[in-house]
Amino acid sequence: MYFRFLNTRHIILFMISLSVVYTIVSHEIDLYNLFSGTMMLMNNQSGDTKNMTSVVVPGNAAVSESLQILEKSATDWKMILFWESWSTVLWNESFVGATATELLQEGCPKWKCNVTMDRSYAGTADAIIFPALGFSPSNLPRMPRPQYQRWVFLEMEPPTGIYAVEGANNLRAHNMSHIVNWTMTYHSESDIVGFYGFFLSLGTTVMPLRPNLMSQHGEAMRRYKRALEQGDTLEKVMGPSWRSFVKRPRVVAWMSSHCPTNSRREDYVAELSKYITVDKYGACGDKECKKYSTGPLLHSCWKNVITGNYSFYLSMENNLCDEYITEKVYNAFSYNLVPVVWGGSDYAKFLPPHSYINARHYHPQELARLLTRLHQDPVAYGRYHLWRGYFQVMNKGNLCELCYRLHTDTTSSYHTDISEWRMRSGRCLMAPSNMFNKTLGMDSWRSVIYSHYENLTNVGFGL
Ligand SMILES: *[C@@H]1O[C@H](CO)[C@@H](O)[C@H](O)[C@H]1NC(C)=O
Ligand SMILES: *[C@@H]1O[C@H](CO)[C@@H](O)[C@H](O)[C@H]1NC(C)=O
Ligand SMILES: *[C@@H]1O[C@H](CO)[C@@H](O)[C@H](O)[C@H]1NC(C)=O
Ligand SMILES: *[C@@H]1O[C@H](CO)[C@@H](O)[C@H](O)[C@H]1NC(C)=O
Ligand SMILES: *[C@@H]1O[C@H](CO)[C@@H](O)[C@H](O)[C@H]1NC(C)=O
Ligand SMILES: *[C@@H]1O[C@H](CO)[C@@H](O)[C@H](O)[C@H]1NC(C)=O
Ligand SMILES: *[C@@H]1O[C@H](CO)[C@@H](O)[C@H](O)[C@H]1NC(C)=O
Ligand SMILES: *[C@@H]1O[C@H](CO)[C@@H](O)[C@H](O)[C@H]1NC(C)=O
Ligand SMILES: CC(=O)N[C@H]1CO[C@H](CO)[C@@H](O)[C@@H]1O
Repeated sequence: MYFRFLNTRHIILFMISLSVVYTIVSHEIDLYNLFSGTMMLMNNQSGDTKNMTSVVVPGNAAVSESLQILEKSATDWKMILFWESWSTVLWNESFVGATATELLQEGCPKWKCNVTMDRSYAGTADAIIFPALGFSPSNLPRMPRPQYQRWVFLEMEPPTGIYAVEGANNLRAHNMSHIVNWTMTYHSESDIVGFYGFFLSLGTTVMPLRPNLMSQHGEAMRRYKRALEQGDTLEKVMGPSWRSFVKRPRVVAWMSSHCPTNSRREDYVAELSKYITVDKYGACGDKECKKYSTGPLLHSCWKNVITGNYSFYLSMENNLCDEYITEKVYNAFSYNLVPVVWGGSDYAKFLPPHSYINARHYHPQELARLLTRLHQDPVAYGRYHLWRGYFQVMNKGNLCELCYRLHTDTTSSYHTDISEWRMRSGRCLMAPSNMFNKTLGMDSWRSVIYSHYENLTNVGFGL
């Protein structure tokens, strides 16, 4: 059942030891459970695994090697050490839901993980997570690195982000890529995906390892799509409360503190503002959200000023990179708005259909018309909230996949240059400066933005 999460490295292991691994995978038994009865287990947390090498499955090098890596103690718990906060945010505020209790409640198949920031665990932890920016030779654990311990490179910024570029230069200057075992970024080509938000299927108890992918929500998606196709209204799904839910005095809000960006969202918003009133909060606008600030205060702005007042929110990323979808989108969902997205991702992979509007499909003038029309039509606007009957949005990351793989996965990835890999898989685009230059024609912006990401023939233009 978890077969779909396996990557090519698993497949290689699969081919090497077909029968054993097939049993493990198909019966969802991990190596630990399978062999713990016959192994000499060590309670010594120092991580000395020498004794493990004596456990050999005849003729199966891959499995006996993986046993050494997996085993260190008789406990079934894995320790995850966050070496430091990433950016200015503590791990527990970014990956809320990291604790075993929360993993269990959300339906994570492996939930026995402890998470700590206490560096005295450096010599014994199963994984140490290094936020990219502070990852340097002088800032590594002094303790000897146990054989089984995974060093995880964490970066949630896109490769073209200011801090990511600094981190990448540092990584390259110190030639540190090869000491990393797993990468953890928002991109699905990472070993572990660290997303900003995700959806839970209502009415199910098991959470997929990568719940941010809509393909992992088969059953709820089927039911939701049927409702969409049948033309169900929000009233039918949610009852009479929908009337007050969709009644908003204003059309669209935007909140931003970084103004000139690689995505040139500011150009899009400036052009959009010619055709519709955009209430701009924060440093890039003229509106003040009195309690606006970073951190938890940001939420008080959403709670007190944005939610209930607006139909739409401009969830525009500062970089146009593949799969880069941030809290800007999940904030809008969780505060009951419909996000208007601008980014480099194929959003259909990550968000329910008909839950958002992709600004890349519309000239600002067309978008203004669309938003105005929907704002004035509660039934049509309400259908953008229909997903709420089938999914619950989670405005946070989670460590389910990491915990699961610490229990079950014996592989380690190897990058000669993580920075180069990130840049390549990130598929970022610098938005051009002349997107809305009228002398180039009304449609010039389309080809520039689109061609890098989407198959033009698959995109519906206009209203
Ligand atoms: C654990 O292993 C370390 C290093 O091999 C050793 O120094 C220590 O004495 C061991 N502790 C116990 C309780 O066996
Ligand atoms: C996160 O941890 C820090 C220190 O460990 C603590 O001060 C803070 O209140 C925690 N935040 C949350 C949301 O639990
Ligand atoms: C991990 O968490 C479990 C459950 O809370 C606890 O019993 C165990 O002692 C913890 N392990 C460590 C090393 O803190
Ligand atoms: C992690 O990577 C290091 C450096 O390449 C390697 O020596 C170690 O065996 C790897 N650890 C695991 C658990 O795969
Ligand atoms: C980087 O480190 C790797 C592994 O130790 C080594 O093979 C490679 O030559 C180094 N590259 C540079 C440019 O120093
Ligand atoms: C709308 O915003 C105003 C402040 O501009 C606030 O006083 C009011 O409570 C908000 N309305 C809702 C429904 O949130
Ligand atoms: C618009 O494009 C034309 C033709 O390339 C150029 O001459 C002009 O300077 C551009 N205008 C702006 C504001 O960039
Ligand atoms: C674009 O879409 C068309 C029609 O669906 C398909 O035939 C073509 O292979 C696609 N091209 C790319 C590059 O994906
Ligand atoms: C090779 C090695 O370290 N062997 C040790 C395995 O564990 C037993 C019992 O703890 C020791 O006596 C061996 O020396």
